[in-house]
Amino acid sequence: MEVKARVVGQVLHIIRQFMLNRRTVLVSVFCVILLVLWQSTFLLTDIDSTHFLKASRFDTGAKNMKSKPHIVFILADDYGWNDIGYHGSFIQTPNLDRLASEGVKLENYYVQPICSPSREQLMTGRYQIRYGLQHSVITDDRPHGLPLDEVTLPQKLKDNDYSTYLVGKWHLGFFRKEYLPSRRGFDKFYGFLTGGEDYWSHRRPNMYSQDASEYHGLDLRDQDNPVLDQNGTYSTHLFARKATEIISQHDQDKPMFLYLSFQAVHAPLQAPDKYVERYRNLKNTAVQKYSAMVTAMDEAVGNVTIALRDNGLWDNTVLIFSTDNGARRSAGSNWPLRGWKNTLWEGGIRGVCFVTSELLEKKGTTSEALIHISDWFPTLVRLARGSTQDTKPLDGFDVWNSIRYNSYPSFC
Ligand SMILES: [Ca+2]
Repeated sequence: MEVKARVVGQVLHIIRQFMLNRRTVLVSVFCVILLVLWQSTFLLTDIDSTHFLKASRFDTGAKNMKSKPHIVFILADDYGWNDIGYHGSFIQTPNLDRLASEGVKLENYYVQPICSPSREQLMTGRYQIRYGLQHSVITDDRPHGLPLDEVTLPQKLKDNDYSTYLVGKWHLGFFRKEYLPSRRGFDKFYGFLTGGEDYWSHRRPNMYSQDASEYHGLDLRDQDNPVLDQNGTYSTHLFARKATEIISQHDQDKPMFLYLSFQAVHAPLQAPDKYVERYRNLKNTAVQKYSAMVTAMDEAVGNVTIALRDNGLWDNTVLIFSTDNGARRSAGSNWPLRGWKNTLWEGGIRGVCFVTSELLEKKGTTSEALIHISDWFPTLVRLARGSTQDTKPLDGFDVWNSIRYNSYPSFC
């Protein structure tokens, strides 16, 4: 009897252990199912992914739009934090102020401290350190450019039926034809390839000469061909005029991506007299001219938005205005931020930026969300209802919901 009781006891013990283990297994399976369901639900919500999840996993929001939005990206060059009216500047920028007041001002927005790296990140959504462009811009004498195996923003937008236009500065390489904008995704290109030049003659200064009046040669192109008949046309006016022509001639059955990359307000300090006249009260002639350049650019932006309205595109346009880096020391102001262009202080890398669009849910607001220039690639590809699955790993994030709803992720 004693043996029998011991055997029965052991059997009961085994059964109890089995039940306990099975309960553990069942509980674990149940938890895993709950986790999967929660994760799926989370990924499909409209909660913003700004700093935590890759943009390509999100596709909500944009599907609610009637058609793919036109995207107009206006990039100013070396434009300082304190050189816009709504940051307290004395410089007259009524058009930029009005557009910003109708949209969302991005007040915690960052760029790179110099030209080419910011532009590369805009074009690829990837940090410039990944392709050897960390420390400098692309200079005229180097056989260098944005690597050809990088997928560009206009290429992705073209894949999604967009007509793609670049007007203005490229600065991402030109030593072989394969590096020209017309080979990197732009249907049309009208502008210049290097970092800066004379605003009227469109000739590039000789960087090795002590004589500021010595030039390499003409740097103004229509597609791949030199433009010979615009000597004397101020580039801000020329590029605004080209942009409005493109807008008026655009096939409205297709979505448009217009990258208007102003030469303004990069050196040299040059502006037509009628703008300089407005700042005659200033003693510093460099600040006089710089201010005039800013006001000319402001007027040009106003004219481009008028063209968008006149041609019936405005209501379905997302307009982004951004600088590529902070003001240089010579004339602009980044106050109260420390530092200048070429520095990693806030004055070099915290940029003026706003988004204006009828598609925004919270217009007339200011956003403190942390946003970087590399974020535009996944954000705009998503707006175009494209996918970033076939790109190299991105550093940028889709920030459309942060901007559209002016909201932070609810879980941070
Ligand atoms: Ca720049």
